Amino acid sequence: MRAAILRGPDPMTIEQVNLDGPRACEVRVKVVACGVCHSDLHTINRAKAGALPIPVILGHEVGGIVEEVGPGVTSVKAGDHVVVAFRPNCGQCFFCLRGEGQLCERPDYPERAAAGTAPRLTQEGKPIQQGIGVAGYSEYTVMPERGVVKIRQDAPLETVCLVGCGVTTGVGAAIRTAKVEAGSTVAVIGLGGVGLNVVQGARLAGARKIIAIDTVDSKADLAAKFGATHFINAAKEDVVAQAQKIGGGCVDYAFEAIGLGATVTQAFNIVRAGGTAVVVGVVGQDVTVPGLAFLREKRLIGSFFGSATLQHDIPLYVDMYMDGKLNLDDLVSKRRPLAEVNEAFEDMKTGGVARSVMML
Ligand code: CXF
Ligand code: ZN
Repeated sequence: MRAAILRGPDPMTIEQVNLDGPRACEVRVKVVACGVCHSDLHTINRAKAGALPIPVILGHEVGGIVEEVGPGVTSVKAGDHVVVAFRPNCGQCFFCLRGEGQLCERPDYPERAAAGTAPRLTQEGKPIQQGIGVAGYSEYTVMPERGVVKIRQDAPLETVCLVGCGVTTGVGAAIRTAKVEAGSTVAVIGLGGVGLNVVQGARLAGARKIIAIDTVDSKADLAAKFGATHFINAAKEDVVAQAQKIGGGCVDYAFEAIGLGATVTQAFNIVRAGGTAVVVGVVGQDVTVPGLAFLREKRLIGSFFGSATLQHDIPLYVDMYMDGKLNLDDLVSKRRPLAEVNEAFEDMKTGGVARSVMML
């Protein structure tokens, strides 16, 4: 099969790759579409720095069709339309049993381990890594059953693939992790694929004011399509002062959707006493916040994968798109063939697109 391979500093190359499986409790998925998420860019940077094994196939926001199931698989069958979840959960551990599957401590659960550790992806017998657990820039991928979620057949896979990461992460951060209440005032820092979904999650929850914050002016109109009521250009304005002014000193929630320590500090400083700052971005550094603010009962919390119960929330978000309640159409700026995967990453770096989707 064809796949885009990253071998280090050079651009990805389209090459032939062997895929083994599905083995026990695994599913082989024909990838129809795969969104281009910022986390893949982080992965590229880490691979270039020698911090990750290469060669690797990236892409983790997959909509596809089940091609074949391994022994023991019961939840999907050949021909089913699915969204892939980059982090499966075991359904049996302490966290899964209490409805916090996003914190599952055994993503490599026993049934999956039984399938063996031999690499699924190879080239002339040499292993190729499955980036962020999926390898979606590829004609097919093999995933554990619990990382493959059946959705309705009439949903366009070239759009609902985004539910595999950005939509679930962003909408879920607002409605599941933070449980934003109707009438709230919400600020969202960073209007990439995740941040725009936090904005529409806040809208769904009935927030009264939604303050969208980014350094690119063109994001103002885009954010408005997802429910933002105000926009702050962080390159030109004092973010904390402006957000507090718009919120009348009462911003209930501030979401950080970039992944920088400095913007986590901003989010924390924006919220009112008793308010909640939610870190959605992947922050690879220490964070500084004023300690005395805790006496004012300010809260700083994390959010992972939208606190999603995957088998429930992924089909739900797809249904909500089909019902017209979630806007996914304006998330997709461009669809490209796999051969243009490097161009799609260039678009993401310049910030000019919300999401590109690779069509396999
Ligand atoms: C990320 C979060 C950190 C681990 C890899 C995936 N989420 C979405 O891109
Ligand atoms: Zn992602």
